[in-house]
Amino acid sequence: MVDIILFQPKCGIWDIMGIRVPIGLLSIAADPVKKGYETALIDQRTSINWKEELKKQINSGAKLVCLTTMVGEQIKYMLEVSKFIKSINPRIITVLGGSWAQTEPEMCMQDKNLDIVCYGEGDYILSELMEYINKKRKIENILGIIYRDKEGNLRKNKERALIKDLDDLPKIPYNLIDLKDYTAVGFRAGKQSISLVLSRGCPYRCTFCSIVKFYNRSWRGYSLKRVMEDINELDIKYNIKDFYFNDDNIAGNPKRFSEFVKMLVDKNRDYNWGIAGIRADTILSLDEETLQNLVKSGCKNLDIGAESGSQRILDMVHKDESLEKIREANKRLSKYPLIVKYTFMGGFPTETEKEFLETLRFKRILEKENPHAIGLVFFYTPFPRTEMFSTAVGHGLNPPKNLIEWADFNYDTWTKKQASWLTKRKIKLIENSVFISYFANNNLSYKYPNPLMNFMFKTYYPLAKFRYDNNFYSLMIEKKAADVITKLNEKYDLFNRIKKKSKKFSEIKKIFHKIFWNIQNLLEILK
Ligand code: B12
Ligand code: SF4
Repeated sequence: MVDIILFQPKCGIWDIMGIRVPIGLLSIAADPVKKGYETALIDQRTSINWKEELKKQINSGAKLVCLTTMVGEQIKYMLEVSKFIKSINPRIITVLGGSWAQTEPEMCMQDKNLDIVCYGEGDYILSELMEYINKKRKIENILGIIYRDKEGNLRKNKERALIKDLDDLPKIPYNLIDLKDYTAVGFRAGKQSISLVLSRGCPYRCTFCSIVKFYNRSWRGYSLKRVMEDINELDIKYNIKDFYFNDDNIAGNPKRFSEFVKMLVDKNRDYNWGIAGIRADTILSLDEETLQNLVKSGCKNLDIGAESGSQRILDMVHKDESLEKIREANKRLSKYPLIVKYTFMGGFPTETEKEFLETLRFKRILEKENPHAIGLVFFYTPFPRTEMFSTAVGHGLNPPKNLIEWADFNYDTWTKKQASWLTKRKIKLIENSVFISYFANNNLSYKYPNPLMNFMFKTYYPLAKFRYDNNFYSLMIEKKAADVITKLNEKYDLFNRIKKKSKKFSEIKKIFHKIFWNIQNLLEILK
């Protein structure tokens, strides 16, 4: 009989890229698992029979079901699941956490199927809730939660202080999931990979970023001893050698970062790894030895938030970086075989069309000055509790008002659904740049570990590159096709199913590759 069920709802369109381990839920499971509470994790993204599994576990007498959600589409899945849970057993306690619960905790309680919302770090919450259920603790004494009292009124307990030393946290209980179901990056085809976090938070103050408020501009890292133990466990016990570090700012302490890279070199294992968050100015502060060590230790890619090609915009969003420094860092990195993925945003309030075109120009400059550089473009998306949210509202954003509306607020489609400062022409321009940026650079294939997505990427790449090189954005019927595929995936879970049958699929893939290789050649000739 399990005491605690952890349930990871689908993320939506992001699941197509590859399904990453549910780090948030695994993190909060560590303490109760250590204390001996029986815990099970069900992942809607990997389990086709999730309903039966959930039913079985609930009926076996579980006390607590835990859900997590980010902003957007994932809220929709979370709402469906919380309803399903209560339809099985209306008395079971449901608790929600995650970045959207951290952002709008009171709003989350609009879902009547949720009993408790955790609005901060949740690492010790589940053990405390189990003590409450076992009548050993009062609910009033559990910090960082909102709940309904007996009369149905909302009660918000005081905030929970951030965990001082991350090393106090017990080890992540990977045994709750089958790590073979997950990927993070596709550095080596068919190789298992995993996403990890080695730190939490970031000391910077970008006005569009949710992290600033979540962690009050603090940065905390696990000790390197602990980090190396975790990596060792994943290597030896699970044979995982490809890692993607999902930290907001992995080099919040640059000295620690250099030491970490040196440790990986000394370890001398066949690792491939990448970084989701490092700043350009940090790259400039690292010594040459560290950059060489990155390559020696198997680092394959770095993601850097460049945000905009307009200095006015960079200053406005408090990026605290300059275009020159980003360019300088890029030139420095160009000497090394590291794929550098720069992320940009278009559509900030007050951004002119000329400024967005400067962004596209800057992206091309970076790609020209470093053959391993890629620029990805996204829509700026306004999230509550960020400093820029009120500016967005001041410039005409009509934000969603409730949980159901936020479930429909997605980073790729919000501009079409919500009134804002963006003109139709600008939306179209950004939209095309976003779509093409995802496919026009062959260096990006590591981002598509899912075999079907990887196949589609390689197939479409020649045309996308042709469009990008020639600024040819008319008749984008392939965007419509992508929408249809996304809808089909939502309905039939295509990408996940294909991943599970990937052997047969790779045969078909080979045939298609031949066809499209010829198309690519034809396009080259036409050019
Ligand atoms: C990895 C990641 C993803 C992965 C998720 C993979 C997965 N397995 O879940 C993918 C690529 C899918 C993704 C997609 C998106 N992401 Co994202 N993502 C992250 C990132 C970088 C790391 C998350 C993580 O692993 N954190 C480490 C763990 C330990 O922390 P945690 O998950 O927050 O969990 C803690 C607490 O939240 C809490 N908790 C979590 N769940 C639960 C459940 C219960 C019951 C309890 C009690 C507590 C609890 O306890 C945990 C431990 O303290 C965060 C940044 C960040 N630092 O959180 C952004 C972040 C969460 N993403 C964000 C955004 C905006 C997006 C996107 C919209 C894309 C975008 N960037 O524009 C999409 C949304 C997808 C969707 N709608 O479903 C924003 C969230 C904004 C918001 N207010 O919700 C963040 C905060 C980035 C940012 N800097 O603004 N993301
Ligand atoms: S540097 Fe990155 S993680 Fe830090 S506040 Fe800015 S956007 Fe957020």
